[in-house]
Amino acid sequence: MEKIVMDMDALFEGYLRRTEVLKASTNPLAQGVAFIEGEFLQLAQARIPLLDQGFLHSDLTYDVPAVWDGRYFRLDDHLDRLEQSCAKMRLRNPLGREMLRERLIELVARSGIRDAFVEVIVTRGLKFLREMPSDQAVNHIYLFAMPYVWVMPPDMQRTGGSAIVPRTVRRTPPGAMDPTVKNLQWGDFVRGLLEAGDRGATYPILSDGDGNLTEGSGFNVVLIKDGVLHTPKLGVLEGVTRRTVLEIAAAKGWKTVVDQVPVSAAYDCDELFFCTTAGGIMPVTRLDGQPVGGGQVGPVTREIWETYWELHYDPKLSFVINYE
Ligand code: PDG
Repeated sequence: MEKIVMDMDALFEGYLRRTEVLKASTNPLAQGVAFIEGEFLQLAQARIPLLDQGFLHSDLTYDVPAVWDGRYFRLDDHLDRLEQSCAKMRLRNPLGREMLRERLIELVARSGIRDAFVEVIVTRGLKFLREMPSDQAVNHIYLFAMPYVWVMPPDMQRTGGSAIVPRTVRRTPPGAMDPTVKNLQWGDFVRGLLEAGDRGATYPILSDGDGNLTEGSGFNVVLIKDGVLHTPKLGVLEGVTRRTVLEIAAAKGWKTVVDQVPVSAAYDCDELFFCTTAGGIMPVTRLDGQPVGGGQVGPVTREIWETYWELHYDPKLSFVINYE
């Protein structure tokens, strides 16, 4: 792989240029595309049946891969996780893996979107489990792609976001909803987001109710103390971005610890960041109204940030979409 230097200015400049091209596109799918019941259509026109159990009981799983600069990043890792999530929920991807993979590429190719947020949702289908055993259910699948979603906007990434540890809500415990199954039971995160807003911050990091950190509203949490990266082991989605971070750290010879992380460690760390497919590496420089470390985006976070985006051009982790 050719060595490229990817600082924030270079990355965001390229992205903004591509965004301008997209805005000027006359392709009716350029602002978003969905694939429902075998048809491609504009995302704004896409509808789900009211009786879908995914909607009525959140009886579903989903995954979110992304496309950056015309390349899918770690698509097969997302498909692996989706398969595992489906197995745990006794759902089946009705397209089968190969067909799903092809449709996900076609979806983005048809839209022309170079930087895309892509979502796959597999639901139980129209019949409630009470009415039909899971092995007879006709599961549904919904796909869509839209312009890249930033859980933390680019400008905020330059200086870092603000977070709280909510006092009024904890993460749903793993014995209730297995967080390794990517799911849309967002009641705890929504309450956390509301409290964050009330307390003048943007992001909630939920505890497990027993004094340990878990994750936040759509992201894993990593903190750095004395050069060591710490991230919670339990009560979290095993994020693909987090995995990339751990691989980057290993390649650089930095120590990583995936274990219980006490909430108190977040108030006593040098650097803190969130990570997700929808926004990458997101520095956090204020926690509960106080500066994190020196209150600036730290050097370890910055290096991981740059390497993370460089890896999007690595053929071992990404491939080019043919938009013809
Ligand atoms: N934890 C939770 C609860 C998540 O929803 C996500 C990703 C992650 C961790 C990070 O996982 P990964 O690195 O594999 O992306 N969630 C965002 C959802 C964004 C949203 O707001 O819907 C994503 O899938 O990109």
